[in-house]
Amino acid sequence: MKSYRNYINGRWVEAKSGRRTQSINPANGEVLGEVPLSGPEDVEEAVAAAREAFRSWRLVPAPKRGEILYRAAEILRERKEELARMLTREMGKVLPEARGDVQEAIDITYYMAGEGRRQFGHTVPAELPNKWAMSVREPIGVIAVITPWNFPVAIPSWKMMPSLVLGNTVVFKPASDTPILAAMLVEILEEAGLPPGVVNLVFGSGEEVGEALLRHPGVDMVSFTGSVESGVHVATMCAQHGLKRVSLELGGKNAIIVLEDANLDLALEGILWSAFGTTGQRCTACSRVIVQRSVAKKLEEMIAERAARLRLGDGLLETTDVGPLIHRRAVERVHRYVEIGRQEGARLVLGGEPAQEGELAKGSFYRPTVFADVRPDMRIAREEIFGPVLSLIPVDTLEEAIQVNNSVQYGLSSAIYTQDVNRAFTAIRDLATGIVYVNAGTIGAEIQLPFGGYRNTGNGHREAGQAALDAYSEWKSIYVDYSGRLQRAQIDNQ
Ligand code: UN1
Repeated sequence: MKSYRNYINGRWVEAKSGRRTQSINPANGEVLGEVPLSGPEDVEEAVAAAREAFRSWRLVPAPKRGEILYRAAEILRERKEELARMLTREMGKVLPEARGDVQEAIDITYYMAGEGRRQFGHTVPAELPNKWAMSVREPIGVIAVITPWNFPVAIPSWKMMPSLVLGNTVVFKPASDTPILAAMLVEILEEAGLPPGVVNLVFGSGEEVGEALLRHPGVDMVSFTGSVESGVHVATMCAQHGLKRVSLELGGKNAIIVLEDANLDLALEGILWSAFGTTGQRCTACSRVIVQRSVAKKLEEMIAERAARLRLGDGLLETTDVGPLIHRRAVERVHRYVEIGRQEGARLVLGGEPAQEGELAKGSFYRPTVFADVRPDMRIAREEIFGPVLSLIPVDTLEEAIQVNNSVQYGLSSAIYTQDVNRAFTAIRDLATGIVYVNAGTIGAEIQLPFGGYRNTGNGHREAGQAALDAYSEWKSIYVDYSGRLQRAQIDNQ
């Protein structure tokens, strides 16, 4: 069994305590490797290394930083299949989706490599004669990157690649459930030529490693993806410990609206893909279908018929449509929500139980589950379940559909199926989510546009695209007065 180590200041090292834990395949319980269980003393070293490296990394010309990322993108591309296979084994998603996860990392890495020669600022006219006005981006410093297990390559890349090209250094604390992918990603950055200390990797729990990062005065910013509950804690700690910068990417309760004029066959494909792809474990997963009453019964039957035929299994098998949940605790959590849905009076159409027949008993499988006659005020219609559970909510009008969509605390992604351009544009304007799809499901955002959401889905920052540069840099506005005399802005130009 392979044993992985922390990566601090350019060296692969054990946790100081010598403690270790295992990474487990959620499809069958196979032990994939061993990783350190680090503590605050390891964080101390990693932050010190990142601080020291920041002194020189910020001065490396940005195009050079971009070239290292470009090499990393090339290596990611060469190792895509190897990464994807390990990703399926460690996280559970089916192989084509694991390839997509790696591809998303490749995309963002190439994109941010290009930022080495862009990072545009503004040059603007000054209001006084013989005066120059411009703005440039500067790095923030040491960034703690704390990531979830559901996109173990893509999400760390979304956070690290813009950080690095802007001249920041990183301490990376990956999810405890997907450590091996984190190690592989950092190995690639090392091979691409990243100098020691620029990225440091510390394995361990949120309670020990995450907490130490939130409190550490040497960390300037925390970038976190996870639950709203944890996000509130991260923001609170960051405020209390040096008013750190903080970027939060939290949950979703994403809906697909299906209007009566929609192409129902097309909507069906989008719904199945968005609700049961990645076993519902995406922030962007569709967990609500808001459907006009006149087509509700028909759509329900279509969904039930197709969802019942989805094949559960090991994501490495070509015959598998839906992989396992991340662990047994997730199965229990999903099942608790199903019980809540039943008690609330929703009608269970399909699933509603763990899947344990044959080989499935070795893993953490849950049947694709569909509830109908769901009311917008029910907990299953409001809370993030993060599993293969879909709620069908009937409504009368587009206005009501939009109101129901916008009524939850989350605002990440939404979708509408209609063939009426007027209704589509009304929805584009009024759906209060960071991402809106027309005639497509709620998942599958591309990296060249901002990714993030309204309300409690985040704290106003965005990942990916140009917007990511804003999260990981400070603006510096520069005025150069070459008039040779005192010129007073707002006063001497009247
Ligand atoms: C996530 O679930 O946190 O849009 C990220 C999508 C993917 C990213 C999902 N590109 O579904």
